[in-house]
Amino acid sequence: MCWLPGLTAGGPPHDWLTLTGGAIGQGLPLATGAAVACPGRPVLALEADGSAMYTVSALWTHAREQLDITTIIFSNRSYAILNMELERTGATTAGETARSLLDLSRPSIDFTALATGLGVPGSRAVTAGELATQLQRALAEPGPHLIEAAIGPLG
Ligand SMILES: Cc1ncc(C[n+]2csc(CCOP(=O)(O)OP(=O)(O)O)c2C)c(N)n1
Ligand SMILES: [Mg+2]
Repeated sequence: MCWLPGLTAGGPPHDWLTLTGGAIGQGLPLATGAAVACPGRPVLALEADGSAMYTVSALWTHAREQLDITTIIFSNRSYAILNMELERTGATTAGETARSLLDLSRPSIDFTALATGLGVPGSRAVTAGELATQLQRALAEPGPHLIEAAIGPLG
């Protein structure tokens, strides 16, 4: 497995701020703090969809303070990692009720609409090419942006 800091090691100088414990939802407010602390430095916030819902109000702060933060939401419409944890319990077949607890698709969360509603320009990328184009555009403009990156299930 190749963790993200390994993948960006050859990029322009940057710092990584990551989860220090196990409580999810830190990413969006952490990005707020980073941008306020270092106004001259762009911040890229990488956050999963389920985790983003814990602290989505931080997007409003990104807009209110016009922070230079580009948020990418990894949108698999699932609490995906918990499916793995469920398997690790030794449950051989997960019942429909258990599986449905980890599903975030009914209704689907429209992060572009959420972002826009909170004052952050948003877009959705379905292919890697779209993500690259939208990311370039977002990084080129000051202020907050959000890209919902549609990704498949784990594994
Ligand atoms: C505050 C808090 N509540 C609940 C959990 C339990 N938990 C661990 S991972 C997870 C789901 C993560 O889903 P998502 O952020 O969408 O990531 P994915 O696995 O889909 O990439 C939850 C609810 C936790 N770690 N912290
Ligand atoms: Mg998810």
